[in-house]
Amino acid sequence: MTAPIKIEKTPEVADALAEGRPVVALESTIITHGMPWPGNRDMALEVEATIRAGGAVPATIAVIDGHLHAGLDEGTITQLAQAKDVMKLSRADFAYALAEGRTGATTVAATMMAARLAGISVFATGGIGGVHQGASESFDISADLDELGRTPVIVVSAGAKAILDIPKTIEALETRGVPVVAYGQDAMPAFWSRDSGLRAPLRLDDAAAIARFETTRRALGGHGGMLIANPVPLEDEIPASEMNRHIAAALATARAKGIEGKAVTPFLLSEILDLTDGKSLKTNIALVLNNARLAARIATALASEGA
Ligand code: PSU
Ligand code: MN
Repeated sequence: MTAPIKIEKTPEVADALAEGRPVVALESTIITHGMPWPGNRDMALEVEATIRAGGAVPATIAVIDGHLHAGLDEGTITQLAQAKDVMKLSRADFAYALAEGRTGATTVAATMMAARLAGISVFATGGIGGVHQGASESFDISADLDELGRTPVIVVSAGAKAILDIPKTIEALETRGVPVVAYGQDAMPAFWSRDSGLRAPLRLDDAAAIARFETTRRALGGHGGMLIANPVPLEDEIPASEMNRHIAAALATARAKGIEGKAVTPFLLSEILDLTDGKSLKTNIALVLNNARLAARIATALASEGA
């Protein structure tokens, strides 16, 4: 007999789940590995406030000293945002951190696993991991993609980061049966930019339609996750033409320094932050807040269908 994993919920998360009110899960790798202190703490708290303002309850997911948390208080978020040696947890090492009493931040993959365990069906983040450029040599394909294929959680993102190979990422999602839905436009967004130059496979224009699509997918059976690609607001975007230069430079530096594995995404994000004089961080925060607003609306629409 194995005991189920105990989830430490904040009272507001526990109450909302018990009463069937809307809850939105949030990842913590974006805090520990995606942005520098203290902007990362401010972002995490502002995202939570945005979800509350949208009528839902935020549940930031992390492993603290081997305990799985759904919902963190302000003190814990502040500690996590400054902590060194926090593991970056994906499917492969999530259980390791729990078993070994470690502290770890959850990526998209691990946050989806935790959300499903907690009974949360909507999750807001910045961008998912995907097929890296040069993956035919490095084999670097994020576990986020397999998780989307198997775990029934709606992930609200600003698309895939343009540091990835976006066409191959879309192909890999299609193979895994993951619907990729652009919100309010035909184009697939590219994180810092509204238009990747590719057409998204699907498009929906409001939260109610997304909720309807989700309940239909459930009724059909065998559904995994769904990816919502929500374009960054116009006033915050950095056009793809400008970003592509910085991305090429960051990728070249990563190659020259031999950066590999889990370190690749955090390294590229921090290089791009320097190359854009901090502009990329402002855009990153704006798009996460924008995703939080949409996720709260989707969670509300699903809750009103009793789903
Ligand atoms: N998007 C961001 N910042 C991040 C990440 C995504 O804007 O820090 C994180 C997410 O947690 C995502 C992870 O799951 O990067 C992907 O890492 P990898 O490519 O190593 O799978
Ligand atoms: Mn990887």
